Amino acid sequence: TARGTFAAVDLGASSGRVMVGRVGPDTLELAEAHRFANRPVRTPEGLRWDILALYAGVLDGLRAAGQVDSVGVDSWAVDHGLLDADGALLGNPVHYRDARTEGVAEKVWATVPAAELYAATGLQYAPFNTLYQLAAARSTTQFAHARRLLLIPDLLTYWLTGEQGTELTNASTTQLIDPRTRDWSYDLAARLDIDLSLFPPLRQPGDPAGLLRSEVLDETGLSGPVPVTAVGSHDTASAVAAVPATGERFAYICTGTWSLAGLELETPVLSEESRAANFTNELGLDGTVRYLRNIMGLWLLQECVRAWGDPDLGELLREAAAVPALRSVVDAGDASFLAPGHMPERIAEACRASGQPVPGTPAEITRCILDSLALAHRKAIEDAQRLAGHSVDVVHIVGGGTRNELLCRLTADACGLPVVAGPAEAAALGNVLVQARAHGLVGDRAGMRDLVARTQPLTRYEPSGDTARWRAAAERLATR
Ligand code: LFR
Repeated sequence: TARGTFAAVDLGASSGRVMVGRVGPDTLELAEAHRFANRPVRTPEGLRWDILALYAGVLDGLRAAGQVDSVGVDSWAVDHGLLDADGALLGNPVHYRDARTEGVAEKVWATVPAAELYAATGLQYAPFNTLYQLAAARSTTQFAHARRLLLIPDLLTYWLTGEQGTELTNASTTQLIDPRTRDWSYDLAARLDIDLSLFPPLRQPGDPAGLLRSEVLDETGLSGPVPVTAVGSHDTASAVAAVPATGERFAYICTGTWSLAGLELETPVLSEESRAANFTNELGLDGTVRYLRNIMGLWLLQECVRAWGDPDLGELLREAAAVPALRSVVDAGDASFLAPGHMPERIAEACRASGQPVPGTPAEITRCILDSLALAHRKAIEDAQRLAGHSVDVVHIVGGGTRNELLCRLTADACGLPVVAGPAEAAALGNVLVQARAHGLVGDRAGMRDLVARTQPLTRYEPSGDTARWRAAAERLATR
C-alpha cells in the first residue's frame, strides 16, 4: 500500500519545529526532528523577527528529518519580508507586536471606512493586519526600494526553492483578499493605493512550490529532487485542517500563543453585526471559511511566566486549580494586552480598575488568566453560532493548550459543552496531511479528519453542569 513521508516546517511565535509525518491508509505518525527557539529581537528600529535564525533552524531540521517525499511550510500570519529588485531581503521582518501600527488604522479608515473594509474583506480589526503594516511602512526608504512582498512561509519557501508565490490561506490575513471570490480585492487595493504587483501570484494549498535548491540539498544532505508543496501556510489553517471532528456541528479553539475560537463555514459572514463582534473570515482549505475571533490566549500566561523567571508550569497550574474560581476576570480579547512586558502588573491593574479583587500571587494571577480565557472561549463560540446561524454540540481544542488540562476543563465548564482535546501538534499534522493529499495518499477533508480521529490520542472533558455561574460571570464581564 502507498505510504509517504513528509516534513512539516511549523513556526510559532515562540518556537519553530520541523516534524516528520508518516502517512498510510490507517497510519498517521508524527515525530519531532528538530525544535528551536523563535526569539524576537528588539533593535533600535523596533521589534523584529530573527529570520536568519529561523531559516537556519529549518535547514537543521531538514537535515535531522532525513529523506522525505515533500516539504511544507506554515507559520503565524500577517508578517512578511520585503525584497528589492534583485530579490534580496530588505531588513528583518517586522514583528506583528511592534508599535509601528499604533494609530495607523484610523488613518486608513479616513480613506476607506472600517465598515467598508469589513464588507470587502471580512477580516476582523487587528492593528497588525498586513494592510495596516503596509500603511505604516509606506513612507520609509526601505519600502521605496521594495519590489516584492513575501509572507513569512512564502519567504522561507522562496529561500528553499528559488520560487515565489503567495499562498491563499495566509494571503487572506493581509486584509486584501475578498473572501467571496477568494482573489485579491482589486478595488480596495486601488482605493488605498496599494500596489498588488508586490505580491507574487496566488497559490492554493496542495500546489507545487518548487524543488529544494541544490545548495539546500548540499547543506541538508538530502538527495534530490525534493519538492516543496504549498500547504495551508497560515498555521491556523493547517491546525483547523487537522481538527478531528466527525460531523459538521463542531466549534474549534486553536490554542497556543493565541486562542482562535470559531467555526468552519462554507460562506463568509460579512454582516455589520459580525464586524461589531470582531469576527474574522479567514480562508481555509477547499473553499472553506475560518469564522473566528482572535483571543489573546496563553500569551497572557507566557508573558507572566517570563516575568516570574520561568517557574515550574505544572506546579503553578496545580496551585491555580486550587484557587477559588471566577474571583476576578479580565477581557482576554483586549488589545491592551498585545505588547510584551509587565504582564502581571497589567492584569492586576485591569482587575483593580474594574473594582474586582486584585490577584496577587502567581497562582491567583494564573487562575484569573485561565478563567478569563475560558470565558472568552465561551463568548466567542456562543457569538459565532448566533452570527453564523450554525449550532454545535462539541468543542475541539487543538494546539499547545491541549496540554493545559485546567484550561480544557474550565473551557468545557464555561461553554457547557463537551470538549475534545487534541492533537497538540495540529498545525504540523494539517501541514503533513495537505502534502499527503497532494501526493494522493488521503482523500477529502473529512477523510483527513477521520484519519486524525482514528490515530491520535484525544481527551474528552464533560462540562460540570455549573453553567449558571459561568453565565453570570460572562454577563458581569459584558456589562463592565
Ligand atoms: C496564530 C496566528 C493567528 C494570527 C496571529 C498573528 O499563530 O497565526 O492566527 O492572527 O498568529 O499572525
